[in-house]
Amino acid sequence: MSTPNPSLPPVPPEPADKDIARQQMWRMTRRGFVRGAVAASGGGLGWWWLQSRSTDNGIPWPLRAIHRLNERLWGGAYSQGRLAPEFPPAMAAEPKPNGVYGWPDDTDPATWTLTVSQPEAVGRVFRLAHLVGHPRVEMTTELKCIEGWSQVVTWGGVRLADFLTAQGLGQRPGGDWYPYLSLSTPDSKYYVGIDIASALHPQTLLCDRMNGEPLPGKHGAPLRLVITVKYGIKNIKWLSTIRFQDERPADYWAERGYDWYSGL
Ligand SMILES: Nc1nc2c(c(=O)[nH]1)N[C@H]1C(S)=C(S)[C@@H](COP(=O)(O)O)O[C@H]1N2
Ligand SMILES: [Mo]
Repeated sequence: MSTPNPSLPPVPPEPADKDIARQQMWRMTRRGFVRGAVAASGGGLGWWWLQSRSTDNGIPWPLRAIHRLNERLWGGAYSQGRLAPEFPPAMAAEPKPNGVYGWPDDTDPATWTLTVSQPEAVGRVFRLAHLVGHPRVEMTTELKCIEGWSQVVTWGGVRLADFLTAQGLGQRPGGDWYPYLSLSTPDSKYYVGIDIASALHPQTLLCDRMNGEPLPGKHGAPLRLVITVKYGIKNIKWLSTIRFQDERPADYWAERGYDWYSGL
């Protein structure tokens, strides 16, 4: 399981319990349903009808179908063009440390590595020092947890797009980008899948600073992803591998019933 630092108070994990996960999924799916604008057919009778449908993964199939439609509508192109709102830095505070899956014992910045791989190429190993020299970005944005809380945070780091472009990573020889990235912690206990449009978004950072200080351990030091077009679950802490691929990657919370895109 996770490896919490014993000197810190225990952090309640996201619902590992299947029932809670299912309840949350229900809530999310219902919201997706409304977004899908098919709610007009609702009312009590409509809801009864939905509840009585056969289920796919615990979700009645009509909702599942709308969920899929939402994923198609909002999953890709939508994420690239729009900037998340920025806030005055004075509003920033420490977010609730949430989720310790994949917290490694050794997070020494001097020895930390980020390995980036893609098909038909040898993986490349970077040290944090390789982030130096890329333009630094500081932004004050809202971290939104899918559990319902959010917090304005000032993040500092390097744009993932800048890093990848400068290093010549993520593109095929012809120049087009691989459609997906799989990101994980050193032990692969936490892993997320990201679509390329979201990865290249200007507010998607390889982040090493929080609220003007080095990123604290419980928040993912020495390196995490900050991705404003996604819910907190995609903002992977203790980031150590990035793999480009053609297939949609496995995703820790998607496997537990959340929307794979979890877009905002
Ligand atoms: N490696 C890892 N990254 C993770 C998690 C986790 O459990 N393990 N939890 C996620 C969730 S659900 C949220 S809301 C954010 C919370 O970030 P914070 O702990 O810095 O507030 O981290 C995300 N990144
Ligand atoms: Mo979260």
